[in-house]
Amino acid sequence: MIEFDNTDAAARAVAAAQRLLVLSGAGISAESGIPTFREAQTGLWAQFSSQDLATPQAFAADPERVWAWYRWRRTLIARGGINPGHKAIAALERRLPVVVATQNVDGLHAAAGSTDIAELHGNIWRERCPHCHAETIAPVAESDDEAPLPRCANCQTMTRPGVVWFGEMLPADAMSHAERALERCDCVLVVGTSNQVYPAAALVEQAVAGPATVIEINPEPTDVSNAVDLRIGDSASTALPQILNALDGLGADG
Ligand code: BV8
Ligand code: ZN
Repeated sequence: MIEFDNTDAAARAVAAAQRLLVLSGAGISAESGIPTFREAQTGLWAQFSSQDLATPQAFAADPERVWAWYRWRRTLIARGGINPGHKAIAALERRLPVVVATQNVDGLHAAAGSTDIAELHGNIWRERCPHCHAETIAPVAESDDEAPLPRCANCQTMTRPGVVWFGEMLPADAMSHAERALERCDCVLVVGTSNQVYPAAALVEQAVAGPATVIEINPEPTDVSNAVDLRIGDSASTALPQILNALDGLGADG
């Protein structure tokens, strides 16, 4: 792993690739003003308890508190919107097939134009009825915190956010989509994740152990930083557009 200006090397690896997998986490949305989870001081888990907000037990005990937290996060996402990092990933599809497997629930990769996305932890705009399992999609908008909590149109049970909480299985289709993409790709971009939450972190570990060229973009080192092929110690919204520019500079013969 070399830590210097790896932008050109990353661009050459993407130019040489047939299929790209992007494994993204909260860091890619940080510059949209959406807090990450595990960063000291600013991360959500520095202010709130994951056990009180992101478990099925927490929702059963106090759905109002859990919904208040998700409504607040929806408002931050609606206000923040996409940033140049999301846009650069979407723009890579002009060059090669790209699968984005994200731990983020904010829906911003799709909003930026990425078309092949595995949402490993679900989507904050989706709602699901715990009783009859009906699903609805809420409009992307700032939340009205005074509005009554959402209820299922079929059976009037209070719905829950369509995200994956601790102790819950990941959606099987999203996980198998990501695993298939990992088997097929020859280049992996790991962007803005601390690689602490399983099974998503296992995808990164498999990528590092496999034959694909793995590029990590994260201002802070992680547990896999020493094992990746290329590391760019910069923010996603700076590094990704730079890679795109460098790709343009490589010309047709890469
Ligand atoms: C499951 C809800 C099977 C959605 C979230 C003990 C050992 C090992 C595993 C476990 C264990 N105990 C329990 C487990 C399993 C557990 C787990 O992994 N726990 C860990 C924490 C120990 N996993 C589960 O429970 C999963 N399910 O295993 O099912 C099962 C089930 C039942 C019984 C048996 C087996 C479910 C996990 C779902 C978690 N859901 N939240 C929501 O509301 O959002 S977690 C939360 O963390 C988010 O979903 C988030 O997506 C996820 C991952 O975090 P990151 O994206 O990596 O974010 P983080 O803040 O950590 O890092 C940000 C990074 O960005 C940093 O590195 C930072 O430097 C960088 N950064 C900052 N700015 C920038 C930047 N990078 C680039 N540019 C920048 N500008
Ligand atoms: Zn229902």
